[in-house]
Amino acid sequence: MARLIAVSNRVSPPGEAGVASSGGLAMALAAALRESAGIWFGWSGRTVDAYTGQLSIDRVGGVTVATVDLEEQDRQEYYNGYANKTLWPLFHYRMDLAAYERSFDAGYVRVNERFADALQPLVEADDVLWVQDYHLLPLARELRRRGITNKIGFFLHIPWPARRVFTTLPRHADLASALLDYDLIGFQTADDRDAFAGYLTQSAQGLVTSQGHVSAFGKQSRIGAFPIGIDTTDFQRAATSPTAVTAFRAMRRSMAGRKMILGVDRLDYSKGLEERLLAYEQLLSDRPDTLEKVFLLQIATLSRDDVDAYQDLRARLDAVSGRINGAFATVEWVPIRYVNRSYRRDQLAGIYRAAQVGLVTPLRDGMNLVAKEYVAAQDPDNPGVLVLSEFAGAAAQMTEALIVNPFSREDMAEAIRRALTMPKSERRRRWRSLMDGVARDSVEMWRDRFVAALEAVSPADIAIQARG
Ligand code: GDG
Repeated sequence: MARLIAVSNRVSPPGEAGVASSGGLAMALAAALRESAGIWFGWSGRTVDAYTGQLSIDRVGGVTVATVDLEEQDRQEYYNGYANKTLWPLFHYRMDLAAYERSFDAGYVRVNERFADALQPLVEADDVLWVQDYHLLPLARELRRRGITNKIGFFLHIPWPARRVFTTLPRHADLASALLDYDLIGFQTADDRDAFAGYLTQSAQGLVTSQGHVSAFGKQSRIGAFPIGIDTTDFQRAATSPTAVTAFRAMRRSMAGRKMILGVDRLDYSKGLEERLLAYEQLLSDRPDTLEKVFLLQIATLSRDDVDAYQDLRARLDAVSGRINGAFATVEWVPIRYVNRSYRRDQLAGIYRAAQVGLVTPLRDGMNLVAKEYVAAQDPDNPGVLVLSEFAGAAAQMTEALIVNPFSREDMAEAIRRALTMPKSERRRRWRSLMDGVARDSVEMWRDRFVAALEAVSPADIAIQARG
């Protein structure tokens, strides 16, 4: 295997990823790099007064980590701006929240140019580059402009939106065209891949073959679906570790015989948190027999707290959870435990295991690793039930979950009730099937499939097949 260079917005050294409140991307990359003697390149997360392009190189957990500092203006225009105020909402179908400002666009291009400048001297002839996520859609174009001819792959962790949504983005063709400078463009699901293909054929006069060869904007590339997984063995180990067992016991004690419904999410409008609280309220109103017998633990770790939409959401969630608790709580029971702090990964695994219901109901989600972690953490003899949104990428694989429409309170309330009362035999049967999938489609499998597909790409091949 050629040396791998992984590139992502932030670099989260593998040694620390296990206990940090890191997102799915950091966890997945940490696992992917553990077995490769590669380099992980990205932003240090720090800002300096004036950009220097100076690389900091460290060695962490067997991986060479190379980072570069940015300027405050970069953080505002590239990270908070184009990445998180334009692309993130748009790609999650929230056109109402997407801000289109030219300064964001310019900052985004500038940082991708800076990344390419800083990365170029690290690249050796046979290296294979693997770029992660929506912050870096145009990075390959910038690298190509600097003469890099290595194989470069891209993986999008979030959904690719429907054509009519994507085309609301000013200069959408420029962004899509830049993507075709990658040799392989990976998506979480077949739906996402097909949405991108649909854009190329219907809006860009492109050609797409059934083998995933694409040609548009005078370039050729390949597309594919590579659903991401978790480090299943490691997570199962975490779920039975001494820390997890302690967390599990403490949780069960505090449950006092009640059943726990659990949500674990970054506090983000794509995760459907408000809709989830309202569905739970509906359950309490419709089913008085659940009062004092169940509770919802919602862990909502703060994220992107300096973006307005996130502050607004936080205020709404504070209000809704407070209102529901005020309306239903008794002196001995609180229906919602709403928590903004984050937990260690092994503690989290113990909490997952203590929950009878795992509630994963995003309005849109590239994959959703919490769904997979919840399954991996269960006791095989007495597993909990996963309630999963049909709009999470994970739903395409995890068909034995109770699949719900998160836009329907009734639908969700009904699924929660069904999960709470599901017989053990059915729970075990569903869990077994889910667990087999989570074990099989692990993060190692994801990495190996992607890297093998990238290494197999032959430019001549692409040119011939895309024409035919
Ligand atoms: C993006 C895509 C895609 C959460 N709270 C704590 C904590 N977490 C961890 C979870 C899980 C991760 O964060 C969240 O991963 P998700 O996949 O659910 O979501 P995003 O962060 O939005 O990730 C997503 C993913 O990339 C990978 O491709 O699945 O669709 O949006 O691992 O466990 N971890 C710890 N403490 C917490 O309190 N330690």
